[in-house]
Amino acid sequence: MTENKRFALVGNPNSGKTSTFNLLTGSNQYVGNWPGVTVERKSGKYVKDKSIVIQDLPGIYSLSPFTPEENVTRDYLLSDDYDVVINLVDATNIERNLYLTTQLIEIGKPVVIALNMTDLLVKQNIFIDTEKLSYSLGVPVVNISALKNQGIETLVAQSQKATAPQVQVHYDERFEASLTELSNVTHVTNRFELIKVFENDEKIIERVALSAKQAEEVSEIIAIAEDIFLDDRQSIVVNERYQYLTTLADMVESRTQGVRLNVS
Ligand code: GDP
Ligand code: K
Ligand code: MG
Repeated sequence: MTENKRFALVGNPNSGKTSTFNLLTGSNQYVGNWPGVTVERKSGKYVKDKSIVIQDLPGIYSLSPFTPEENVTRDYLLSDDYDVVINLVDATNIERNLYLTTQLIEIGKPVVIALNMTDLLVKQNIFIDTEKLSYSLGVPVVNISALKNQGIETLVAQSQKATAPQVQVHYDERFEASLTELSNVTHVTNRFELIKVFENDEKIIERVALSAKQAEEVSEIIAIAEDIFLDDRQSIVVNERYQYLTTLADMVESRTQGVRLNVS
């Protein structure tokens, strides 16, 4: 196959995107600006295979756009300009980092998790069951250390054969019921868009072009959800994600005390 593959590097600030980007591209880097904003844009070609193009994206915590950086990354992720998301996750802080991951998976394009900073895990007495993590999220997880240049080739190999996520994050039944109803009245099937409609995200609502009647039905469904949850639409979604991530982290991560007892 000579087909080009385009990988997008996405993650929280300081998760190691630039370090990974530099390892992947070496000196094959092109620096510019994103259209309309003074946010630096860096892309490059993989040192070992020039048919692989890599895009470094501004670091973000969420796909709810507040800053120019978040807007750039989000617009890019909703475009067709890439094939696979490489999601840099700081292994020493998975609960926080995976908040973004849940949203990336909902977009529906192939996602590979690059579990970075794994060189720090032993020192910090953190154990992560990457197989369980991969199985739970339905996406490949590759242990890497950008600092020590470990796991990068495996990451590329996994990314080249990545397919769309195999499972969707399943939230509280009451929330899922609202999403199903929303989908029924709007015909929106993409999970990311559906949740954004629930949150009242202006850009996505414009993108899915609801009729006046659909918009009215959407408002009714969400009013009912807000009554049931005793919370506003945005907070409902944030809480659903955090609840899911607390359970997931409990399941895949164990942290032991720095002090070890002598067993004899
Ligand atoms: P970005 O903000 O996502 O682009 O992250 P950077 O690549 O700039 O990395 C942020 C900081 O983490 C820098 O000080 C890196 O040297 C450090 N860093 C990146 N990857 C690793 C890693 O695998 N292990 C360790 N220990 N530090 C890392
Ligand atoms: K940084
Ligand atoms: Mg960076």
